[in-house]
Amino acid sequence: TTSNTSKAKTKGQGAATSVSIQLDKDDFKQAVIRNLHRTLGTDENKANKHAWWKATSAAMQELVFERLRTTQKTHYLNDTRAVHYFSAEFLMGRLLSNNMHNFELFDTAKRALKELGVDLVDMLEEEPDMALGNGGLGRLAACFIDSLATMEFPAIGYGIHYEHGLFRQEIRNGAQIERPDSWRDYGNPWEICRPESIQQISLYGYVETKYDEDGKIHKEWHPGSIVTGVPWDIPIVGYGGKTVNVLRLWQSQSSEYFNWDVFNAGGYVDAQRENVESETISKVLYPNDETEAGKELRLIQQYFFSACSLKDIIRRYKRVHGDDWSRFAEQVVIQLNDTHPAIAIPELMRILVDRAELSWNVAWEICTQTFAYTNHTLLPEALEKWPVRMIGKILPRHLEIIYEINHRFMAEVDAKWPGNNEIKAKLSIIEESNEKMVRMGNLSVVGSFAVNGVAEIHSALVKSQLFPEFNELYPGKLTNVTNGITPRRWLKACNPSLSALITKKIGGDWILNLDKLDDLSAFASNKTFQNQFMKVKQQNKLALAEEIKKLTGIIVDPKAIFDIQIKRLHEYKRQHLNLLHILALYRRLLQDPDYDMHPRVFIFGAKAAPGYALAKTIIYAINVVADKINNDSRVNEKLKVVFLPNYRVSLAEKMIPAADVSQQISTAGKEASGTGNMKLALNGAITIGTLDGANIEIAEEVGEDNIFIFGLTVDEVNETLSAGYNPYDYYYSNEELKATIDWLDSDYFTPGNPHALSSLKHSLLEGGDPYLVLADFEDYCKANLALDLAYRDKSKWAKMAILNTAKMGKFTSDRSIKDYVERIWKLDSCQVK
Ligand code: B1H
Ligand code: IMP
Repeated sequence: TTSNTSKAKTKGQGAATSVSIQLDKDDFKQAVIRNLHRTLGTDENKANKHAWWKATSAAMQELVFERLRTTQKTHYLNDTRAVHYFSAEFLMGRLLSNNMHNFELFDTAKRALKELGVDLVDMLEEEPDMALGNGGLGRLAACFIDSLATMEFPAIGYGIHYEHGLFRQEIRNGAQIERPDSWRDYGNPWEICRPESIQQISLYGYVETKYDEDGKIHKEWHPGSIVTGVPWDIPIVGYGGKTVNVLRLWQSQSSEYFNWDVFNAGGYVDAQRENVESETISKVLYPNDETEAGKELRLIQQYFFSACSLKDIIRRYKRVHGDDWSRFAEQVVIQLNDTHPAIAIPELMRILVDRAELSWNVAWEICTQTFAYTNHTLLPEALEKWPVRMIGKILPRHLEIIYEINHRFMAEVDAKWPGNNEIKAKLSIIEESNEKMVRMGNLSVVGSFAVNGVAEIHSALVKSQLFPEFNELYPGKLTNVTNGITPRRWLKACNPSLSALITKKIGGDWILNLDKLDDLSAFASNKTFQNQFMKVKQQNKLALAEEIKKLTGIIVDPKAIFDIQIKRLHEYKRQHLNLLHILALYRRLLQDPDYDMHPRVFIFGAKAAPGYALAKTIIYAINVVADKINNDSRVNEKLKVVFLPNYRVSLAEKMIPAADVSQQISTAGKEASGTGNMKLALNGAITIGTLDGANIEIAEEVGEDNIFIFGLTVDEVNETLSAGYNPYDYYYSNEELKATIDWLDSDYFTPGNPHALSSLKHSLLEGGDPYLVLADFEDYCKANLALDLAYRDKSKWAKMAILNTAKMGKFTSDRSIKDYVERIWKLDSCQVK
């Protein structure tokens, strides 16, 4: 086939940062048509939108492949140190528009397609989201690999090629229904299968202890089954199109190999029946955000991708360094995205000790110089623990190694705190409970050279609450790297009008140097700029209003305040606090039709984990309340509530540019960082939020005049709880609060079914209100009132919105990656010519 590169030209003008392979409009047209003909086997007259999307993607992929090849060659020839980002989740979203933007070809493509009679923006809707993640943790991984490629760092993302990503959410009669996500049903143009790099990994079986002539012990793992890992590569295009790294995702396949030792050892049929079938390993993403599934299949998923990835890394290392392991930790750094890949630590020990036959101490030195671990949560239900029995069954040799790691670690603890069994019990990798458990967090801290939290407050709590003794034992190991987001996707691509306005005002440097946005501060009080800025916001709100109408039939007034809460549904994120305030407004409007408030539309997007009953009840409550309010002509000029189904990356990209208000209202101490808060503020939304996670750092950047902070602080939360928090105190002393909670438990919102929402009331009262919704209600109402008043002063609000955008420089993922690179990974960038 003809290659685009034969038509490569040097771009005369434009970004000096850009790669020299570029296409003009006519080249692009030809490339699309060529692919329509030769890749898709159709033609212009026949092609539907989907075919155009595929042909355009294929045309882009020609450019991507060329840079991928050059990048890989350059990294190979330079034999550079690289970071390997291990993550069970990569929430990529759509890739076509992102790749166009990063190659700076979006406008060219748009004009080319227009001449072919195709509307690019409309066509982009054909692409299914690549939703191989739950929420923040998975999207963070996606932003990080964008920044790594943009800043030209040698990096590989490693994860799982789930056949089904996060479920598709439908709302029926107000309730969430889960439908399977099938992102690859009609083929995915971005992935390349690499059968030449297949790996095999072992599961189950038993360990044989052998002695050689010198009496030296050898351990041999006789596996019960072997699984094949097939790698699929997704090219990751950095901004400017110079470096194209890869995201390598493993698909499981059954293996022809079978170890008959197990059969001969007896018990094969019984043991085998319980074993997980190979193909199921990469079938589906566990949809539990921040709750551990505790399932055998989940542990196997974790081991499967960690072991395949390690083998891949070692194969690449050996190609250059052979059996000389002394340089391994110089060349390889592995970042563990939470504890999900922590089983990689004993796996590397197994390879070094059992296979490479290094001494334990040498192996441990390599291991602990290779791994670094990011903690993303303090919530006890999310801290992974695996039953010793389960690890022993699936990974018998790894269990022995974990015990050996722990044995040596306990000696270290004893040296530091002689005879202190309490500290030993607390720090032990093995929890000596009824059912013995392996604590993956402790294993990760012991096995890594650096441990970080994801926002200042979170890291401080990791040091003081979660791992205080580890912090004493290993001074300096625990640190902070505040999260960030890629401004390419979360401003440039999703908000083209605002991007154009900013570039016109201060130039385009902000895309690679987000601190430049601060130049906008000088215009925050400038009436003309305020008008331009708010006109863009208004257009974006109009577009979202259209989308809302299309998706739900609800008509909203674009002049109303667009108040947005988008995130996974979780009690700690307190969507129900937002709902109680909405009910309070509704009630005020019913009691006083002239109640003075600016019209406001509350917009939600949230998926609940399928097994999380209360979260599903909250979704149901939002929907039935919305239905009532939206159809109540007494109030719906001033108040509307919208729940947009199937919240996902591509929907976020439509909602965020249209937000006036960003709801970030978690119980202080519970949201490790949050990243949606950064995306919304970057697009000029004003935050109403608690002093939690990265909200604190956002408040520091924008200043207290440009954010609405309310509620208990972390210290006050702890004091309130230890003083014996009683939600009834608030319930009985606040008439409005009591009335709204009781309202939920009537049949007003659920006619004929008076107790449909009882569990919600129950959790807030008898249930003890673990997330202090009632304690924060009153202050939340006050902050909302202040916000409402502020909005009515158009100039004041515009200034606040501009300053929010202007002050977000810190929150680019480029800065996060710089922090990791300089303080943890010690990487050099590698320019790809
Ligand atoms: C975050 C998770 C998480 N923290 C377990 N922890 C999961 C834990 O499938 N599981 O078992 C899935 C996800 N996710 C989030 O990480 C934090 O809550 C956010 O505050 C943070 O911004 C994000 C990225 O650091
Ligand atoms: P992988 O190592 O299996 O991911 O396959 C791609 C790798 O091939 C790159 O990471 C490079 O290290 C390597 N590679 C690229 N160009 C060359 C070459 O010219 N000779 C040998 N290896 C190369």
